[in-house]
Amino acid sequence: MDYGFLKIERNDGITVMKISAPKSLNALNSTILKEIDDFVGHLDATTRVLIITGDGEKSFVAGADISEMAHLDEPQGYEFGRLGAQVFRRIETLPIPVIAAVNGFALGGGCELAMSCDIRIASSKAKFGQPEVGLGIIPGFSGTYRLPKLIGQGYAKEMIYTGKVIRSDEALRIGLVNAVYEPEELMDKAMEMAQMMLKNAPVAISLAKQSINEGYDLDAEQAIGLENQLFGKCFATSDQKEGMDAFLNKRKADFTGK
Ligand code: CO8
Repeated sequence: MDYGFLKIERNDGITVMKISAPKSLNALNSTILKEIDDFVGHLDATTRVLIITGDGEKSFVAGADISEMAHLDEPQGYEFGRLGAQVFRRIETLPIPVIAAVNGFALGGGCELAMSCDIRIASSKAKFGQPEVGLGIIPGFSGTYRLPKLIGQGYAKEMIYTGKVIRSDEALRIGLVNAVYEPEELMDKAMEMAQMMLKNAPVAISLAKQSINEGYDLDAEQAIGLENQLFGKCFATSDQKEGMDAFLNKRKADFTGK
């Protein structure tokens, strides 16, 4: 598939997917959502960390495309929401780490996209919000599910009911992002974090992600049981043998992802 709205850069195991729709501040229409779905659905093993960002200096993603949504009826609204939710779930469940480098506006569907990533880092100029109720809709790309999980119900409800837009320092304070950097540093910092991940065993990272993601929605007994099973699985990998042998022999591990 040719991507009209995605710019892809590949760099030694790290892939950067830049959403690029400059006329609408990278707002997500159904074509862009389908492109993202196709792209993340066809990532091959050469991508070990995915970084998602927005093209340009102003916006990560300024939401779902309001001009496309304006004329939808109920079944079409349902379908549009389902499409976005499905794409973001695909991102959330990728077997590799996904970092959102939030370079500007992350509003509505943009904030929801960032929340489907494992980790969010932001530029000092970024702005976050779920302004949907001001448009007569609710967050529809899983924001009502993920925002309370990330920052707690109280503040999530405040953000969603008021539609207020917060700056990145506030996003940092409430735990919506892990770190804030100057705009010109943001991509270097994202790459630096990705490089640190590349040094570790890929299957172990993938199993850790599965344990965190799936365990979060289970009760304690089930979550601990799941971790136990996945921990056991690590011992079926050659990377576990390699990692421990390297430690014991005081050398650097050479992981193969097997
Ligand atoms: N959709 C469509 N076009 C947009 C969007 C958007 N979300 N955001 C910006 N644009 C367009 C503007 O219309 C404008 O186009 P034009 O130049 O043709 O007039 C262009 O981008 C530049 O925008 P502005 O001139 O408004 O730029 P400003 O710097 O003045 O303002 C803002 C920037 C604050 C980001 C402003 O554009 C804004 O408020 N945008 C809308 C933000 C918003 O409300 N986002 C949430 C959308 S709803 C959503 O995401 C729901 C997700 C779940 C959907 C479930 C479906 C069922």
